Amino acid sequence: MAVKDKLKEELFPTIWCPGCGIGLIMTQLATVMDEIGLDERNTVIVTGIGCTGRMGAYMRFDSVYTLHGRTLPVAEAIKTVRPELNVIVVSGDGDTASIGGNHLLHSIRRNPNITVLCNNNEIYGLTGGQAGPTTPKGTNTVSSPAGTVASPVNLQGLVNTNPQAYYAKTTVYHQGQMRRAIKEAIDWPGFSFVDITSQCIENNGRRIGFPSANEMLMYFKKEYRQAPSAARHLEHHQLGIVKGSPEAAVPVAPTAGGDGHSAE
Ligand SMILES: Cc1ncc(C[n+]2csc(CCOP(=O)(O)OP(=O)(O)O)c2C)c(N)n1
Ligand code: SF4
Ligand SMILES: [Mg+2]
Repeated sequence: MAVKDKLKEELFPTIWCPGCGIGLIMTQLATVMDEIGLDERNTVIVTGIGCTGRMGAYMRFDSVYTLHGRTLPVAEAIKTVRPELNVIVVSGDGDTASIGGNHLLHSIRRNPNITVLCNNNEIYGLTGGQAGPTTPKGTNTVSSPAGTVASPVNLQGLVNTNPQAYYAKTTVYHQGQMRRAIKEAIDWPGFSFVDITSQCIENNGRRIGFPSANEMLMYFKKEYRQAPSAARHLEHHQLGIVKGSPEAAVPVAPTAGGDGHSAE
C-alpha cells in the first residue's frame, strides 16, 4: 500500500481553501496509517461539522460525518460494539470544545480507547470566522470586532484531568513531530488527544495580519519550541507530549476499611 491509497484522489481538489492547514493534517495522518497498517478493514474515522469535518470524505475509510459536536459519543459507541477497530476522531476546535465541550469532558473521564485529532485553527472556519473556544484573548474576529474578551479553553488541562490520558501539542509546521504524536496516540491504550495548531488563512489569518498561509507557518516555526522531554506540563507555545499512565490511580468506590483510591 502507499500513502496515496489512503486518499480519494479522484475527489481532489478538495473543498478546502488554498493554504488551509487541514490538508497537512490529512497527509500526515495518511502517512502514519500507511506506516502502521491501518486500512478500511481495521479503522473507522469519525468527523464533526466544520471545514475539518470534511476530511472523512477524502479518506478511503469508512467514516461517520456526525452532527456538530457529536463525534465523541459516536466514536465511543463504535468502539464499544467493535472494540477491535481503531477509532479516530478528526474534529475542529469549535466542534471539539464548544458545542462538543460537554461530550469532551465526559469522554476524557470515561477513558475510551479512541484517538482525537483536533484541528485547532483557533476559529470557526466554516461559518466565516467567529471566535471559538481556543481563540486567544483579544483576537479580532467576525463575532468580536473589538477583540475577544474571554480566555481560551485549556485543552491540555482538560485532557490531563484524566491521569491515564495522552495529550500532545503540535503544529502543522512541525510535521515530523505531528506524525510521532499521531502514531503514539493511536497506540495509546486509552483516551488520546493530539492538539494541532493550524492555519485558517481565509477566515482568520488575513484578518489578524498574516498576508499568506506561508507567513502563518513561519510564525508557528518561530514561536513554537520543543518542551523538555520529561515535561509533565507544556507551557504556552511549547510542543510536546504529556503521557499519563494507563495504571495511574483514579478514585474508586469506597469500601469498608479502604481509602477510596486504587493502589498506586
Ligand atoms: C447545531 C449546529 N450549530 C451551529 C452550526 C453551525 N456551524 C457549522 S460549523 C461551525 C463551527 C466550526 O468550527 P470548527 O469546529 O472550529 O471547525 P473549522 O471549520 O474551523 O474546521 C458552526 C458553528 C451547525 N452546523 N450546527
Ligand atoms: S475557511 Fe479556513 S479552515 Fe475552512 S477551508 Fe478555508 S482556510 Fe481552511
Ligand atoms: Mg476551527
